[in-house]
Amino acid sequence: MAEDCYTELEQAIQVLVVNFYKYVPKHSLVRNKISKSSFRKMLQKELNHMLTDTGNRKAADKLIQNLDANHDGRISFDEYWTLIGGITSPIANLIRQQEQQTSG
Ligand SMILES: [Ca+2]
Repeated sequence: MAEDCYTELEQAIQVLVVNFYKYVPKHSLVRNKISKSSFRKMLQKELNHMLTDTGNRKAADKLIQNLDANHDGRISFDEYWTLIGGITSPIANLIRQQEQQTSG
Protein backbone atom coordinates (compact mmCIF):
# COMPACT_ATOMS: atom_id res chain seq x y z
CA MET A 1 0.00 0.00 0.00
CA ALA A 2 1.29 3.44 -0.88
CA GLU A 3 0.94 4.89 2.58
CA ASP A 4 3.01 7.95 1.78
CA CYS A 5 0.16 9.57 -0.12
CA TYR A 6 -2.24 9.37 2.81
CA THR A 7 -2.82 12.31 5.12
CA GLU A 8 -1.97 11.93 8.81
CA LEU A 9 -5.64 11.45 9.63
CA GLU A 10 -6.05 8.76 7.00
CA GLN A 11 -2.96 7.00 8.29
CA ALA A 12 -4.30 7.19 11.84
CA ILE A 13 -7.61 5.65 10.77
CA GLN A 14 -5.73 2.90 8.98
CA VAL A 15 -3.69 2.20 12.11
CA LEU A 16 -6.88 1.87 14.15
CA VAL A 17 -8.41 -0.56 11.67
CA VAL A 18 -5.22 -2.61 11.19
CA ASN A 19 -4.77 -2.83 14.96
CA PHE A 20 -8.21 -4.42 15.30
CA TYR A 21 -7.52 -7.09 12.70
CA LYS A 22 -4.13 -7.80 14.25
CA TYR A 23 -6.01 -9.41 17.14
CA VAL A 24 -8.71 -11.19 15.16
CA PRO A 25 -7.78 -14.89 15.00
CA LYS A 26 -6.81 -15.86 11.47
CA HIS A 27 -8.17 -19.40 11.53
CA SER A 28 -11.22 -18.93 13.69
CA LEU A 29 -14.77 -19.73 12.66
CA VAL A 30 -15.80 -16.54 14.40
CA ARG A 31 -14.73 -14.02 11.82
CA ASN A 32 -14.05 -10.37 12.48
CA LYS A 33 -14.30 -10.64 16.24
CA ILE A 34 -11.71 -10.61 18.99
CA SER A 35 -11.95 -13.04 21.89
CA LYS A 36 -11.93 -11.67 25.42
CA SER A 37 -8.44 -12.98 26.15
CA SER A 38 -7.00 -11.51 22.94
CA PHE A 39 -8.73 -8.22 23.62
CA ARG A 40 -7.25 -8.16 27.10
CA LYS A 41 -3.85 -8.70 25.50
CA MET A 42 -4.52 -5.82 23.11
CA LEU A 43 -5.45 -3.47 25.96
CA GLN A 44 -2.21 -4.34 27.74
CA LYS A 45 0.04 -4.12 24.71
CA GLU A 46 -1.48 -1.25 22.76
CA LEU A 47 -3.27 1.02 25.21
CA ASN A 48 -1.29 0.85 28.43
CA HIS A 49 -0.48 4.59 28.42
CA MET A 50 -3.97 5.90 27.76
CA LEU A 51 -5.86 3.32 29.79
CA THR A 52 -4.71 2.74 33.31
CA ASP A 53 -5.34 -0.59 34.96
CA THR A 54 -4.95 -2.60 31.75
CA GLY A 55 -2.70 -5.00 33.64
CA ASN A 56 -5.46 -5.49 36.18
CA ARG A 57 -7.40 -8.49 34.92
CA LYS A 58 -10.57 -7.59 36.81
CA ALA A 59 -10.62 -4.03 35.50
CA ALA A 60 -9.89 -5.18 31.96
CA ASP A 61 -12.65 -7.77 32.14
CA LYS A 62 -15.12 -5.17 33.36
CA LEU A 63 -14.18 -2.85 30.50
CA ILE A 64 -14.61 -5.70 28.00
CA GLN A 65 -17.94 -6.63 29.55
CA ASN A 66 -19.13 -3.04 29.13
CA LEU A 67 -17.96 -2.94 25.52
CA ASP A 68 -19.59 -6.25 24.60
CA ALA A 69 -22.90 -4.68 23.65
CA ASN A 70 -24.52 -7.84 22.26
CA HIS A 71 -23.09 -10.06 25.05
CA ASP A 72 -21.65 -12.70 22.73
CA GLY A 73 -18.37 -12.79 24.65
CA ARG A 74 -16.41 -11.32 21.74
CA ILE A 75 -15.51 -7.85 20.63
CA SER A 76 -16.69 -6.83 17.16
CA PHE A 77 -15.30 -3.90 15.21
CA ASP A 78 -18.23 -1.70 16.29
CA GLU A 79 -17.63 -2.57 19.92
CA TYR A 80 -13.91 -1.86 19.50
CA TRP A 81 -14.83 1.48 17.97
CA THR A 82 -16.85 2.31 21.08
CA LEU A 83 -13.62 1.92 23.05
CA ILE A 84 -11.74 4.23 20.65
CA GLY A 85 -14.55 6.79 21.00
CA GLY A 86 -14.41 6.46 24.76
CA ILE A 87 -10.68 7.10 24.79
CA THR A 88 -10.73 9.99 22.34
CA SER A 89 -13.63 11.99 23.75
CA PRO A 90 -11.78 12.96 26.98
CA ILE A 91 -8.81 13.95 24.81
CA ALA A 92 -11.09 16.15 22.69
CA ASN A 93 -12.45 17.76 25.86
CA LEU A 94 -8.93 18.43 27.08
CA ILE A 95 -7.96 20.10 23.80
CA ARG A 96 -11.14 22.21 23.91
CA GLN A 97 -10.36 23.30 27.48
CA GLN A 98 -6.81 24.24 26.52
CA GLU A 99 -8.07 26.27 23.58
CA GLN A 100 -10.58 28.08 25.77
CA GLN A 101 -7.85 28.89 28.29
CA THR A 102 -5.54 30.34 25.66
CA SER A 103 -8.29 32.30 23.89
CA GLY A 104 -9.92 33.81 26.89
CA1 LIG B 1 -19.87 -8.57 21.20
